[in-house]
Amino acid sequence: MINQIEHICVLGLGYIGLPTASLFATNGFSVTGVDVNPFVVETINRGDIHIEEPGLQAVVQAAIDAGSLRARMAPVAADAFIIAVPTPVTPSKLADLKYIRAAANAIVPLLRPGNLVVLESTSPPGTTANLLADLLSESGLVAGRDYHLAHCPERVLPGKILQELIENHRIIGGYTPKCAELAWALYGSIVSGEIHLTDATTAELVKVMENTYRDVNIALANELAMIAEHLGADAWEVIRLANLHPRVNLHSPGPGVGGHCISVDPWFIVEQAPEQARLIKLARTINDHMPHVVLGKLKELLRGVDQPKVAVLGVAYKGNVDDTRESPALEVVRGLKEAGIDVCIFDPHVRECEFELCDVETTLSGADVLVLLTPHNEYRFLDPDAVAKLVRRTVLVDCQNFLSHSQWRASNFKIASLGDGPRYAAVA
Ligand code: SAJ
Repeated sequence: MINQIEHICVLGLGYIGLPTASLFATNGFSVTGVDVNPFVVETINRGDIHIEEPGLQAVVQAAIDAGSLRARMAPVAADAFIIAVPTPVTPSKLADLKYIRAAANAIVPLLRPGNLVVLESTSPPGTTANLLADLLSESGLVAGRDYHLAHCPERVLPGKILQELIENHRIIGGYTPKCAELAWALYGSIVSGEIHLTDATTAELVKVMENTYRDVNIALANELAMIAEHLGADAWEVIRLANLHPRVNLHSPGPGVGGHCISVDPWFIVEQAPEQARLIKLARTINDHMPHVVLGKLKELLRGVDQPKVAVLGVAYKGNVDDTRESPALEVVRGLKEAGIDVCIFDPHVRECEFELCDVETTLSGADVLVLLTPHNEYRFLDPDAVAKLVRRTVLVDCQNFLSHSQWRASNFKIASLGDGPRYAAVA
């Protein structure tokens, strides 16, 4: 088998595919990036980017200027293929692998002996060794014998993608040990973190368990918020004080878990092991319920208010990103609209979403409740005195415990957050 890799074809130019393609292209490889969206292809070929990610524009621009990265709509023959396509869940919470199937089918006529195929997309354990190997066998070539096949899950945090792609530990799961070694040789050229080799199915389970670990811990924090409200304690104080213990790391409550990773990946385990994954399923249910907890609070605060208006701060799934996929904030907005409540959204990062976005002044004007759903840094620069002059009622629901509550209280705001039960007995 030929093992020399010079030309890489990356399928999928999203949050993971584009940074990966441009890093390889600026590290001595010739890279063809493939995306089915013509807007994405045109934008990248101009040296521009279609997503928000610190530092990415400069790397893409450098790769395009050097001629080492080209985007196109269909794959070409290459020494290595990297699949970085989305793996969403269906409404019934089953893995939707149609993009992996499409990518594999597109590779089949191009696959040559000695090629390396790497699946980066987060997938249900077993996808590489079963589904992908099976689809690629249509080429007449056999995985591990004629070509190399591996799973190399991405593990990077949106907002810090480039740094984490280079510095994080990387797990590579081979169809055979030899497949893992070849993938190691390739990724070693862009990764400075340690690379750990294992089998493909274990690597898939590592990836989904990492996100499941976080999901379960966030569910615990959300449950703590409900418990604190019920018992009249302050969840945030509990978290701060409990985390002083050297072996405790309570996570933070919030309006729910968004993004295409943590709110999706645990379902891949539930689907594969429904009898065993009981805690994982319950955690998903608790986190998915959080937007309804927020809605309940807002409706309570608006009870009796004539023609209520809610000013929403943030619809991205987390702070300082433009991504609204699976955002719990959208679920809150949907619920408010369904209840006939007037909603205005101000989000300085999101360019478009299913709802109309407004400027800050339009959003705040005449609002009865201000609800902070996403902790974007810009909101810390809001002047509570100026906001108080625009709104109809000075009520703030800070779902992320993000703003300086003493400062907002000084401007006459009544403040609610998740997990802040009334404390201290009233002394007559
Ligand atoms: N969240 C909470 N409470 C917390 C922490 C987060 O409610 O204490 C919420 C956030 O508001 C957000 C969601 O969870 O809605 C997810 O945000 P995140 O920053 O925890 O994670 P992601 O989805 O942006 O990125 C995760 C990362 N996984 C882990 O930290 C284990 C990243 O390393 C993965 O590469 C990424 O998923 C992925 O692509 O799988």
